[in-house]
Amino acid sequence: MKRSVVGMLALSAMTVAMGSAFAQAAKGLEMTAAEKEQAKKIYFERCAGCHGVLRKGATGKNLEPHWSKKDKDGKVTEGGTLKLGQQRLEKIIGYGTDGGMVNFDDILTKEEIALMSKYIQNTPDVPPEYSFKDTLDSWKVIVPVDKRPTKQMNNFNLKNFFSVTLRDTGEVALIDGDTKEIRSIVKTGYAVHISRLSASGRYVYVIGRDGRLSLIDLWMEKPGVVAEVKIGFDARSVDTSKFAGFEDKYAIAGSYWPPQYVIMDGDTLKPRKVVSTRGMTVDGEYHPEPRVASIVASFIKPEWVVNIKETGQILLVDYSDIENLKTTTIASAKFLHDGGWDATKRYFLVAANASNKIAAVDTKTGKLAALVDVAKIPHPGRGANFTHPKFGPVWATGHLGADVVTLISTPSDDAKNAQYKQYNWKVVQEIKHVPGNLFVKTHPNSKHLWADSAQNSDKDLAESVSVWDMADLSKPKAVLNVAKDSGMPAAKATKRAVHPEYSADGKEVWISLWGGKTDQSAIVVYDDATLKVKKVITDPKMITPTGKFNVYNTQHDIY
Ligand code: DHE
Repeated sequence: MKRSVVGMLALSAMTVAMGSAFAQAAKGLEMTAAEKEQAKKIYFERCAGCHGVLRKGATGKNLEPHWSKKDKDGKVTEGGTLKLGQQRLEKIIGYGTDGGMVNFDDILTKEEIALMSKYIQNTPDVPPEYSFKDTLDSWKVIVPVDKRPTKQMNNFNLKNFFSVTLRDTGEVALIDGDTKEIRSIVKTGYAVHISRLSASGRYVYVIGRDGRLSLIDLWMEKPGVVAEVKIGFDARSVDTSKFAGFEDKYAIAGSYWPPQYVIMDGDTLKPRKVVSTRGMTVDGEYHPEPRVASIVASFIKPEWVVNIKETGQILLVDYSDIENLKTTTIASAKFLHDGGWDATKRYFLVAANASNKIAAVDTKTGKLAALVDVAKIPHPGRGANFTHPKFGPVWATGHLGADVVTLISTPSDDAKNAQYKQYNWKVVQEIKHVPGNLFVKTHPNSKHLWADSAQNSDKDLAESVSVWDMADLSKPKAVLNVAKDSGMPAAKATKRAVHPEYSADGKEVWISLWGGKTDQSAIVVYDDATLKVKKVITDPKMITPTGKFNVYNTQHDIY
């Protein structure tokens, strides 16, 4: 059965709308069916990620009409959207807030902002569920396994390929890292979020925000999609089985709505199991929408680390027997989001972003290793690992809401690092940056740490990246204005410099220059040693590039 989320949202909306229309008419909040449909689409595409489908809030604030927050004496300190009212909501949506809400005045028209302000004062719709049968019915094998090549049929250096999200066209570009040529543009789900590699490096798994998971075979003469499945209505994460003996056997994808994850066969995406993540938060309250955030495959056990955003529960899902699935549930902190491995790949560090904490899970013991207090809204991407001259091995995260990059000391069994044990799981340094950082990155062959500031409200900063010398972090950072360095004509809309990604050898850093849908975007390739531009990859088809995933680095979790 095929369903579009907007269509299904419309159905459930009608029931709610019928009940609430009368009460809301007096307040001038009634909406026509067409207005509601348009608002729902915008909400799904632009708002649901941070505020949740049920609008209960996560990274973003609660947006229910009648919600209120009380202090310990029971006094109401914050009200819901009805209390904020039309004018205030229009200002917040248009100009953003110091609390981290971005401004939408360059994305939405004045009319759309007014429409959304009205929409969120109406009662949220409850979207439909999505069953195992729905998942199975959506599954398509485009090239069966026995019709696929048995060896690599092209002569590309696949290790240095990049899978690049073309956000607004619902595609990924497969770019040859050696020649910088686009080898294939593949139709995928809407606003693809991430690409991940199979253990073998042959398959790329690409998840769209609309829940469409595409499997790309890099061995084909022209790499293309060989299987597809829709795992939910709204999704962000995917990974594969990487433990010895299970390579390429399974894939797992996490859904925001409905809140559940799906286990599939790795080479066909045939759904095998759907598991709901609804349940209790770490504070002991039931949550109806605990979305699946980052997922990563352990190297030391046949397990996935599955991070549940709203509940703050970290699940270790044992895939050695998926018929009799065993899961370890580790309580950490609410609002789990993105994260990455430490240098030893034993500890997974994940941001509990709206709790201002980093949770570290020990995948060897299956226990929480630490819960580290950090500055406002940590946002590591996968983070960055390097050896600090004074504190030894550290893992770095940037912040959306603070002007620092935080360095956390991580444990090591290497005898030469015994002297640093006293620092483990402590914030050993905060390097001065600017707010609005999304991603940090380094590479074992590099001496540099890169950080973007793509969500900074200042255009110059949003278009720039910062680079530190890891051997001496007291040296002033280099600030590279990627938009200017690209040599492309200046545009009125911000071209956000986002997501540094290294080439396989660690010698180049690729930065997306993410412009508007009708502006020419680009990928700017820097020489990591000299910080000079090596190449600007533009093409009329290069529309809104965001995440870039180097095959080798992603396959081996190198960052
Ligand atoms: Fe992301 C990673 C969720 C907005 C680009 N993003 C992730 C992960 C999650 C997530 C859960 C971790 C996946 C994993 O490792 O398995 N992102 C969300 C949201 O909920 C949010 C805040 C709002 C939304 O509506 O989606 C959001 N993300 C964005 C963007 O606006 C970005 C900048 C551009 C885009 O393409 O939409 C963006 N997110 C990325 C990228 C990664 C990512 C590039 C992977 C980083 C990596 O190096 O692994």
